[in-house]
Amino acid sequence: MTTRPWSSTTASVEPGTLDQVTKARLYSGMQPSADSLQVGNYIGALMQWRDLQDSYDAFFSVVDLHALTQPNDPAELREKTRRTAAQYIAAGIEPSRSTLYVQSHVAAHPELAWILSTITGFGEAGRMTQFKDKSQRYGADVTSVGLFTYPILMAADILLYQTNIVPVGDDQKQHIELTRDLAERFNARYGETFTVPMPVIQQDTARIYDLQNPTAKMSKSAESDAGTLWLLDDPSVSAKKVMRAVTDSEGSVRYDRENKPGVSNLLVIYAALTGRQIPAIEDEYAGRGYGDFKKGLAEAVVNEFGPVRARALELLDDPAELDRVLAKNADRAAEVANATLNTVYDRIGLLRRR
Ligand code: ATP
Ligand code: LTN
Repeated sequence: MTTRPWSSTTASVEPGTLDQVTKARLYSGMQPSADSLQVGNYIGALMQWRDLQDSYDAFFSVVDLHALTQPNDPAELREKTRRTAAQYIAAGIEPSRSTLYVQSHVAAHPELAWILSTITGFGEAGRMTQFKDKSQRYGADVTSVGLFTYPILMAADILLYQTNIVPVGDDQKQHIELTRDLAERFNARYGETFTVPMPVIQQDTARIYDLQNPTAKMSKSAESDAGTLWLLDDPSVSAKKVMRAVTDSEGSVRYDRENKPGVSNLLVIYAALTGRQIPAIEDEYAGRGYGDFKKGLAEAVVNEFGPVRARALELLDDPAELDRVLAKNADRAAEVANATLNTVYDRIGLLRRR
């Protein structure tokens, strides 16, 4: 049976169900690994972040230290970091309501990562599928120790903020499991220190696929960009990519992930961008060809991303102001993170400098 993926979330936590007077904490982040984010990042992450930011005390980081696990040109990395932050804001993350900052601006992240690495098993880290995939693809000599310890830095990101929920795409589920295990292990050894976080994975949009290769995840670092829709592309370029998306020879607009991966992926994107249900879109295009359907989707893509792109470019026109916003938010993040790190240092027995 094909599962109807728009029906449920694996975990959802209403703020009211958590026994807290203040808002529950939410944490998420993305790597600045390209000049533009892609539609999978937008649908699988940013849209959820935007919807959740009012109900939670939300922290969103641009994880530049994680991006160092891939080769980078230094000037380009700086630029990509700003561009990623600008796209968060353009997509509706408000730096006055959420704490939006750059990971390397808060030194507590690599500091806690070191501590956590000392309670992580070598085998345990070696079982992370993302590491296994990447190291197999690139070979042991090119694979860095940083890529191996990547999930431990991610655990530090989350645990520093006493996070309750972590909204991510399903590819990150295993990393959140490791984070939970490390939090529980530390708490058991040294006393209650960390909140144990829950992943929140939106099932219907957990995975957006490449338009040219609809069984592979759309990603910022795909080999060819023909199947990737970029947030900052000129809308006419995105429209063309939609028109050229791979479909099938059946000619009917129908969700069937196994037999019609291309059309199913386009339906998921269409539904997410318009807030409509897939069956309603299927009905609208019943008896019409893929051309009409793709035109409708191209229009939805242009309508959604046109304003986001314009806003991001406007923000990037004033990098000094953007840097000021990021600095202010980093101060707030550091306050929370340093409080956790101090407790950790005390619990674990480090002699504190007086
Ligand atoms: P890279 O190719 O550099 O790994 P990526 O595009 O796969 O980048 P990440 O920076 O690893 O994206 O992920 C940022 C967020 O976007 C994560 O929450 C991730 O799960 C989500 N995400 C990334 N790609 C997709 C996708 N194709 N569908 C749904 N969610 C996605
Ligand atoms: N590994 C994640 C990015 C990431 C993250 C985090 C996500 C780093 N730290 C903390 C959520 C919470 C990725 O590649 N998508």
